Amino acid sequence: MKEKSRLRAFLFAALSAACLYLTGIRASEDLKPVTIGPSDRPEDVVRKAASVTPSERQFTWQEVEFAAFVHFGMNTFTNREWGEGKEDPKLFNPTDFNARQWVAAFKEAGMKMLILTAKHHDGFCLWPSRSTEHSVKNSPWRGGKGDVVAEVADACREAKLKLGLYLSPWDRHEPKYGDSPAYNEHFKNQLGELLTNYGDVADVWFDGACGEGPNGKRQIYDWQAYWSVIRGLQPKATISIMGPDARWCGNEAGISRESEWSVVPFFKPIEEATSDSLGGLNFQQKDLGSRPVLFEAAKKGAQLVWYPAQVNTSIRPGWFYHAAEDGKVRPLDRLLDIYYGSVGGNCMLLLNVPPDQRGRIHETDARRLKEIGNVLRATFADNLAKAAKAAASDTRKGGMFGADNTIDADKDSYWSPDDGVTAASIEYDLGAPKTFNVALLQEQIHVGQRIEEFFLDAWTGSSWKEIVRSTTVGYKRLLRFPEVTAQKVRVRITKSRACPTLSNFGLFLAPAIAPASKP
Ligand code: FUL
Repeated sequence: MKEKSRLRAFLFAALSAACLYLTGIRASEDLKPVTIGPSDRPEDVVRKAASVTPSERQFTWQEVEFAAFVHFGMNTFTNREWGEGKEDPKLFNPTDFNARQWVAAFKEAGMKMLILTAKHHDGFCLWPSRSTEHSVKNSPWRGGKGDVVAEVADACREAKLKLGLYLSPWDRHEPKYGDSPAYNEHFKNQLGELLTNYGDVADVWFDGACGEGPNGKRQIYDWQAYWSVIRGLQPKATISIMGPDARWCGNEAGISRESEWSVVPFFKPIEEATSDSLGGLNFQQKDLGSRPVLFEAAKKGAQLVWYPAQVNTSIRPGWFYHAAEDGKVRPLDRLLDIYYGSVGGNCMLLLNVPPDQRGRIHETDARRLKEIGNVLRATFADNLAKAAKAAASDTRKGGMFGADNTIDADKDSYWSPDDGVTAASIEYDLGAPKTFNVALLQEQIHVGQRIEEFFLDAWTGSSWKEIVRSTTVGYKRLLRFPEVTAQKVRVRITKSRACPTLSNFGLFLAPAIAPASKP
């Protein structure tokens, strides 16, 4: 019966994918690029940049904020980072596999999605793929009847954690790799299996890595076709990194930009993506979206797209588990720095936590995740500005965009001044002096990313004193500073690409964390 319904689901999905091909729906269709060119005046470029908005899919992705990356597979058992693809499937044999334990540990940290390496570069599949013998089905684990993807998907579903899947395009095992059309078919079949048999998949993560070198195999990936399969089978899933919905922040160290723009210029249509170029963008460039960058882009001609950043980094030095790194789990203060820089810097944080040879999250890592969750819960439990009196210097006419909207805990409502007003402020009277050391701001990104510079000031009793200056806000900006006690605070927006919006403002008191020595 189960087999029958799976077959039905597969046929249905195959049909919808075929329909997509026939009707020519492109994966990038809803990205709504806005063209800029040499005839645009600077103010036109700025106005156009402010008009670019996320797709629903991207908005939902951004709300995840904090996700777990799970590197688990053959490398876990060979103690390597990159397998060669020649490993014996019999080596894969977790002794106490428990996906529920992973999910519980991630939930403790406050993560909302789990992205599993269903296949890493060595080609070993964590599910019993029909397309290869190099999988769990030829391992001793669960007598060859096991399916890691299924167990993880079930655990995620039970705990209401979103599931994402990493499927490495680079495959060092598969003999078809390098015979481009044949491997592309193989890869699409693998995607089809993963996106049909395991329920809802929220994200597909494509790695751009390939270590073949100049004399290695040359495979031309058909990105468009891969993306179409995903859109056909899981229309709500975002496609990250080598995909149109979310980009790599440019490093694997957890470092984020001071100003992270979600609107960036593409110099080539995304439809022409190759492994070496996605939109002609250099992801490692220090500045991807400030005015000078956009003006330069306009000179050459470019398309502005909504393409938000993800920070992916590991809790340990390696992506896979190595017992020798048990003492090198990143300390809490460093992980919080990464959290504030990424989640608090308009990025999603994808923190890798690799299960060990038992198939469990190691005790040290689980403890660290709990510590992160405890600190974040303690910090954000009480918004000290929630009952404030909010008064804006400017408010859009019509009564719907008042400053109260920034503290009403409704993520859809927002404050905005009139069109054309690009500098404005909101004063918050907290009713009594309050002590805080964290501020939170969120723009209403449904209408675009606009704020370029703002200040947070505190009233000393006789004058305003600047607490902190910052640049972009976007989906979320978190600021940390030494404790301030004040009854009145002010958000002073001094530069914006169009009339600014704020959907959420908060002041919090984070508990003190003992600094640890950084590994
Ligand atoms: C890289 C890969 O080569 C690493 O093994 C890891 O999967 C990381 C997330 O991406 O490109």
